[in-house]
Amino acid sequence: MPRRLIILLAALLPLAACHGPQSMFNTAGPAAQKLSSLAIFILTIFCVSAGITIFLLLWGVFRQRGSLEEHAPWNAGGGQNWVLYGGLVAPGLILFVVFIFSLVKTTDFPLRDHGKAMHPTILVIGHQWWWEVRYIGGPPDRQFTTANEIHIPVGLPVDIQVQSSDVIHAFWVPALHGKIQMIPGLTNYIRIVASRPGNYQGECTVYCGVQHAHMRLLVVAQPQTSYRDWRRAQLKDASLPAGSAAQQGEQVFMRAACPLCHTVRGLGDVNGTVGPDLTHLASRQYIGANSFPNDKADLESWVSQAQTLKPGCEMPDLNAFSGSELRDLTTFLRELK
Ligand code: HEC
Ligand SMILES: [Cu+2]
Repeated sequence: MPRRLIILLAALLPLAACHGPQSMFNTAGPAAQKLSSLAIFILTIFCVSAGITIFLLLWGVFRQRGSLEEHAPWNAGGGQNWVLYGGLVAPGLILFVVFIFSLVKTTDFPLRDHGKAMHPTILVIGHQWWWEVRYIGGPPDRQFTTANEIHIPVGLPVDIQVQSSDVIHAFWVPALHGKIQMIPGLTNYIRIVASRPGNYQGECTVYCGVQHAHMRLLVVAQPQTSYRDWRRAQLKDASLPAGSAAQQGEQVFMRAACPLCHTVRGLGDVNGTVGPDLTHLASRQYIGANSFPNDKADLESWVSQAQTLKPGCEMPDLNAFSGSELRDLTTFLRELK
């Protein structure tokens, strides 16, 4: 292949990233749709003006006659007009248009009144390096806490409030909305709507410490009936372990330091808040803030050596388990549906 072609193809390679699961051009809701059209608009304007500028530059270079010493004075033959229109008026106009367009596209879409339709209010709290998720709409007995996986009903607006418990994080699910900062001591608000069902990945987008890259998030947009079923299941306490392995596992869980940091609703005295709520752990798709699949093998390595999977995270290595203790513990955790 000729070298130039290879270089050209290599330069186009980053474009391949434009269609991954976390692409802002792969939108699933009105807010993200607006941002994506804004980005395309600005990109187009940029390419056109860069093209014109480069063309004029090359034109000037090749058109130049005679030696540099005999260069005409800068304002000969209408030179000052180029400066005035090309250097001031044109960029000013372009920036003004971009400014107006950005205002239109980034102001929140009107907070329409959706009548009596129940729409969820969710408080998301950033921790190093996971997400606490509290469903805070409605009376206290209709509220619950979960982690790392946010379920929302399709077609209904969802109010999200974000806070941080330690450092600055940022909440971004590119398919659904723009970035929003999570700042200690401050609550920020965003309203999102998912227009079609799906799993949408998100990410903390402000560097927040060693495990920043493993601070990932999943939004599951579901049809309203399955959302209601999910919600009903989450409101329940954990199901008590059935079978002797799971019961043994519960003993291991209580004996080890787990209850100091984790909550399992319905299990006596298990209400730590240092780590994610585990009441319905088994209903989630991933562990470690959406970094590892929630399967038997990963769960076993996580609970005994979290520091190998996610070095520096706030969950200590608890590798003092015997083989059968570890298996029982995992069985117990996998029954927390
Ligand atoms: C010192 C506090 C602490 C102790 C003790 C602790 N954990 Fe954790 N645990 C955490 C933190 C913090 C996280 C979140 C880590 C992350 O993703 O960055 C976590 C995450 C987890 C997760 C993944 C949850 C998710 O949704 O991602 C599981 C499962 C878990 N812990 C189980 C256990 C078990 C079982 C024990 C006892 C054997 C235990 N933990 C002991 C703090 C603790
Ligand atoms: Cu973060």
